[in-house]
Amino acid sequence: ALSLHPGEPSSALNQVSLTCPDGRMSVPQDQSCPSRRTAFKVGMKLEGIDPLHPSMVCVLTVAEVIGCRLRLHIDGYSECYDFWVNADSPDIRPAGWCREHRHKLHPPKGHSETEFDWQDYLQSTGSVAAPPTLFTCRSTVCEFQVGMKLEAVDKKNPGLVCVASVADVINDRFLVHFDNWDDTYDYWCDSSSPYIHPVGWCEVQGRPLTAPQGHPSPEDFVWDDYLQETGSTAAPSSAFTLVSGGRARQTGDQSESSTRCLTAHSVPLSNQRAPHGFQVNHRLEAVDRRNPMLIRVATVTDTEDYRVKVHYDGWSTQLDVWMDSDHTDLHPMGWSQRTGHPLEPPPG
Ligand code: MLZ
Repeated sequence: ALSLHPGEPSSALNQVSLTCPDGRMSVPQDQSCPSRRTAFKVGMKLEGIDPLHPSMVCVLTVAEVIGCRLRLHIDGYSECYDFWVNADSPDIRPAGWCREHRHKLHPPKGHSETEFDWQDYLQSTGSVAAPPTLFTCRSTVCEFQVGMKLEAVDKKNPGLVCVASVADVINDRFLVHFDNWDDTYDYWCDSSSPYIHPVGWCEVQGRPLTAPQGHPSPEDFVWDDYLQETGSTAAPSSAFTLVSGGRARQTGDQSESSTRCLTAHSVPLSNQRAPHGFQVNHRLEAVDRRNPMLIRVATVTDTEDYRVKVHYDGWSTQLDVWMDSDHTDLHPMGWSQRTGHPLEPPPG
């Protein structure tokens, strides 16, 4: 059976979704169809998150524009680190954003962190900054604060739930960092992420919690002791958004002390958003994992609560990939055409 799109918009996505004008499936904002083509131009400079080091905001140059996708170059570094984003990505910001928000900016290689100045840099490189109006701005806030502790799934080792900290906050998204590990495991998420849980969640669930790297007795990790040793607080359970029936609500007792480990009754059973609306055989357009310049005709061949297995039509099933259902590289049918991006048809 060939199904083009779900009959009904996914209730899971109502909270953050837009419905495309033609009534196709409801998709999260970052997967939705932009109303106009992007005005980013090759050579424009900006600031943005390095996908390989999510803790770093770097100086970037637009290297290529296809439809509303951008290839971004990290100034001063090899082209092999170039990466693709959607033009409405929350990971990119206008030049000067870091200074304005007192955020550390990773300057181009060879430039001093303290002395980097955008005006001088634009002048000396004969380039222009991407106009701020081109960026999708979200000025929402979240309850998570830098330093707060939580339990989080290590997405690179999805079987592990580990001791983690909020390492950075930008608007409604925050950076999950695993205590005593390098930043390559870090990821940005929002309060409705199914990968994050309040302190005490593993204990309630009867699941093992992976202690920070180098912990003297990882088998006997105790949150209360650790919070005390590190002088930190647990992210309050109220910060974790529970999305159910398409309506977000807050979990837990709002008055819960954030300095205390949660007791069993106050740990939400789940902070997880309701499942996505993808079903096996749904057709979609997906960025090719191996060559992210390309968008291919694809089919959902399996689903989990928060992930879908994507098959690139006409290619070996060995190339199938599991992706988060809200991944910004998944698009509804018709997205490429609407945004002026080539779509790779199945070969043969
Ligand atoms: N086997 C891996 C696990 C790393 C887990 C990190 N979690 C944040 C290693 O030891 O490198």
